[in-house]
Amino acid sequence: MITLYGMTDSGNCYKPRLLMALTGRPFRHVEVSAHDGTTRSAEWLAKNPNGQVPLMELEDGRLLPESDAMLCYLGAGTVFDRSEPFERAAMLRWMFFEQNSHEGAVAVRRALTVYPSRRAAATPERMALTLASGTSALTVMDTHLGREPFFGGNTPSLADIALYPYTATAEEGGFDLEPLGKLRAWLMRIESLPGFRPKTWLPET
Ligand SMILES: N[C@@H](CCC(=O)N[C@@H](CS)C(=O)NCC(=O)O)C(=O)O
Repeated sequence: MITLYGMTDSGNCYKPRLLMALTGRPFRHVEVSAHDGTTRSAEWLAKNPNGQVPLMELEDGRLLPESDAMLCYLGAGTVFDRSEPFERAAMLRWMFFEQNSHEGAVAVRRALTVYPSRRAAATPERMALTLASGTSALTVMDTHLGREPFFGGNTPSLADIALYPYTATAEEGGFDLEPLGKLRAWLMRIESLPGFRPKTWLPET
């Protein structure tokens, strides 16, 4: 069985957990905090030199960091994957967008807001910058949803799983989703998928 090392409150860690819930794949969860120094210990750095969670361990011991890489592995051959070259690239485009334009603003502003250990880094300049760039990313998503119901065509793809967690908690970071009606409707479409589980859900051990 796959083991997922992660922090329950992290959206990055929620992504593979959500995909495994949606596809009915059993896994083991091991809680690892990104706040108590564990991810900077020599033991952890030997597993993931980038010093972060989530980290996935396959049955044969192979290790895979990076949440969106995990989605590619776990989603291969499922209804959330795309095999036609253009459709696959169009899905990956949104996964790159998530890492490049969305997560670094929407997730970071939330972390600066909700985690006491990050408060010192929450300078007015950084909060203003993440608010502007995060609002821009959320608006790009809302505009896209005027053309397509999901981020990989007419049915949910791995890109939707990548984008859902930090969009769903954007308001905790001070983002206003009220004007973004198409985005709010998309969040509800994801939440109504069969097998959907909220971020707080963990598999029984
Ligand atoms: N690009 C990585 C980002 C992972 C990441 O930012 N993890 C955070 C928790 S959400 C972390 O481990 N932070 C601790 C640190 O960077 O020291 C992914 O998508 O998996």
